[in-house]
Amino acid sequence: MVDFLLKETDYHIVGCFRRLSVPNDENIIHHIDNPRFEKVYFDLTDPTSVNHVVKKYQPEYFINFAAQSFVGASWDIPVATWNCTATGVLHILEAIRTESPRTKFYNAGSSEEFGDVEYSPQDEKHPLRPRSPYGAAKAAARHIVKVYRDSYNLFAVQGWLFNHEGTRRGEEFVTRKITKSVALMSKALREKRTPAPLHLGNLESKRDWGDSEDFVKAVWLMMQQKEPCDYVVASGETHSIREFVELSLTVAGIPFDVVENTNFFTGDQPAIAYTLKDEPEIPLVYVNPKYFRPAEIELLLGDPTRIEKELGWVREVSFEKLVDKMTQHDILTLG
Ligand code: GDR
Repeated sequence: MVDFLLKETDYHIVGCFRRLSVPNDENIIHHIDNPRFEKVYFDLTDPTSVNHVVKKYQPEYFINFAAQSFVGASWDIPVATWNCTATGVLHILEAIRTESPRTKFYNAGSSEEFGDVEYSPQDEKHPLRPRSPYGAAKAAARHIVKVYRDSYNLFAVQGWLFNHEGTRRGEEFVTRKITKSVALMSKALREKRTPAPLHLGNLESKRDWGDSEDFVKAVWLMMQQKEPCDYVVASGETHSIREFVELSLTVAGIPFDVVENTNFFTGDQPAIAYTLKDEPEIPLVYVNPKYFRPAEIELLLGDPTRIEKELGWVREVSFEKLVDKMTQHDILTLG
């Protein structure tokens, strides 16, 4: 988002960061010396800090991408997830209401709010049926944003963003976990070593994956509307984790065989899902129950028709291009 705003606008940008003992600046390090980019400490769970930032800067826009955003961890740390992802949003709304009511607010909504889906593709009318503490917190945030919008006449919007990926994606999320591991396998094979296998959870779940660079444009378009309105932002295609794995291996030029009996696997021990082609003793991918979730969303597929028609949003990067870009990047950076 910062890359986009620095390039496409002339705004001064204030980046709000939690204080960490080990810096986590990797994704914005290239902007640290830019005079249009300022870094301030802030914590969504500390309403005083939120209030202070809003009061001091009176921002034209407030874009909130902060959350405990890893669905898998939200069962382990449900209260922390809730405090940041739901209550934190209320802290922002209160700060805007009291200190800077003309600030336009964007909150990151999620396809995880749709959860146990009733129909496909999911559009703006689909009910909220979350399946994880994370999804429930995002759904709560959506309700409170709407309540503040209606009660106090604030410009407050949130998209339902389906999965969006890229070369800066955190390594615990499945796409980056796959592309990084595939890159390391490719390096090992080039160096005539046995590759370390990748352990994944549910290979059959399906996600609607888009490119983050396309999605920030959608966020910006939503902020430019005359009247605040929430939109689904999605690619309109759904693919399984298996398809992602197979395409990434193909991009890396790693030939593979599929071990058929892991389809819809329910065992309690890791099982081999893919091996190197014609080398059954060299496993490439395991399905490992350790990575199964207490409640899974088997399928997500978004319908972006409304944002395309009403705001003219155009998606430039296809699923194939995305897997290619992420895999090639990791192959390059991992040598
Ligand atoms: P998700 O993303 O939960 O959809 O949320 P994630 O990449 O974590 O999982 C996608 C699917 O892959 C399956 N899976 C695995 N997932 C992980 N992380 N690790 C594995 O080893 C693995 N094996 C299989 C999962 O079970 C799931 O079905 C993302 C986040 O960015 C949210 O913050 C955001 O709101 C939504 O996308 C839209």
